[in-house]
Amino acid sequence: MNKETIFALSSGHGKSGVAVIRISGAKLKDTFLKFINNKTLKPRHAYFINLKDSENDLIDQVVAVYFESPHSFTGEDVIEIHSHGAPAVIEKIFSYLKQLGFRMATPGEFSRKAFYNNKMDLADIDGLAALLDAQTDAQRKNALKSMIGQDSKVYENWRSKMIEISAYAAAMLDYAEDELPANIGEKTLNATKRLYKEIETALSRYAAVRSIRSGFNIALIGKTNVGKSSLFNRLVGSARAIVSDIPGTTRDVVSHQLDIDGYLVNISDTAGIRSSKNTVEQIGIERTKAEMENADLILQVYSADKLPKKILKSDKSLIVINKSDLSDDRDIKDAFYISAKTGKGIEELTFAIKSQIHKNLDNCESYLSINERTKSLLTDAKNELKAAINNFNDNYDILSEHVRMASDAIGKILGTITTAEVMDATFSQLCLGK
Ligand SMILES: Nc1nc2c(ncn2[C@@H]2O[C@H](COP(=O)(O)OP(=O)(O)OP(=O)(O)O)[C@@H](O)[C@H]2O)c(=O)[nH]1
Ligand SMILES: [Mg+2]
Repeated sequence: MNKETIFALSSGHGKSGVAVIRISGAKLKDTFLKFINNKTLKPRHAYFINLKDSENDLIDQVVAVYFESPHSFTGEDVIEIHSHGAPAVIEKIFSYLKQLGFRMATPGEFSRKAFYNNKMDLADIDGLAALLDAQTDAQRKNALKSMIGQDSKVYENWRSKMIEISAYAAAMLDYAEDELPANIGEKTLNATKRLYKEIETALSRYAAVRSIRSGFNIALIGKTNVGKSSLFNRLVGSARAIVSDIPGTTRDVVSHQLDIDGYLVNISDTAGIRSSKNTVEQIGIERTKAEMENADLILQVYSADKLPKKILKSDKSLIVINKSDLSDDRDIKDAFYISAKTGKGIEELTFAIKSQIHKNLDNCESYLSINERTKSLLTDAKNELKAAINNFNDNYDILSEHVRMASDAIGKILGTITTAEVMDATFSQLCLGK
């Protein structure tokens, strides 16, 4: 880790009342003493300062705080300058800091320092990145839990149990069978099975956690002209999608994000499905199929005046019969009879959609905040444990080796065991100043 002093704007870009500029380096005491004209330096104390450049010209009146190593975000000495948020002020402070021999940080560099100085592990940093992206309350809760180290505790606990099992199994090789305590093989195997089950459960919750993070995906699917776009506009509350009586109006996927009761929801209108020779429409239909795959909830939309003989429903779909103003039939059980034109039945449908979201996502923010990276490593760990269990047959050597590899996979989640690619992927999620 290089010892250069770095700085960056840690608050958002653009005009604002206050901007926070963060500086981190091995030794910043002298710099801060210069800022405060050699008054007594108290760490974590807010100083009101007339910040002057090397020509003694006033740059801005700021508030600055000194955090002494190791009690800072990065673990190094840190200075936070709270200046006025004007771009000209920030620019001026930056050029002054450059004159002092400091350099602009690269994205995620503060967190990288925090990692190297053992202030955060990679799971915490994943949490920080997710928190900075949080748009909804559920995202905030799930990310915060991970950032403050609660997920790391779970991983650490798994890892230490694995190391224990592996070491124990390896040690047993040194003893003759009749020297070992009774049932020792069974106990070791059971402990491995319990870990396998726990990781399997965590992985089975991935879809829910992904929905909290990237949004609960709802897709409107159906034949052309049934009124999908009309319903979409009703649900999102504005005329986002083009509506016309020409079949095949919607060609591309039209998406809109909503915050429903603290959950991020992506709702998509799609091209109507029919056999078409038109290349553009065909591509649209392919995209519709991809949306169906991706959806957590499908609204299967039909037109009341042209109902098919048979309706097949999947367990992730709701049946919606639109244009019910054109027909009095209400024969299909469990279907929502609506009219996108008059607004009839929309309230009941919205209520059912909300119930579905709550059914899928309530309390899921407390689950392990698994992302693509951690999912793949958890899957590796699960597979190693499975191999340990399946190939056991009183062979402690094999058990020890597979469980040790599982513990390595968990170690990679935390960054205890790490490769350059993992590190780069983790820190590149973060933007400047973090
Ligand atoms: N009577 C009646 N007409 C409707 C209703 N909903 C939509 N329509 C009409 O049906 C036609 C098709 O509506 P769209 O919303 O464009 O249908 P779509 O399913 O998106 O069609 P494609 O994009 O071509 O697949 C339009 O002329 C709408 O005005 C409804 O509830 N009742
Ligand atoms: Mg349409």
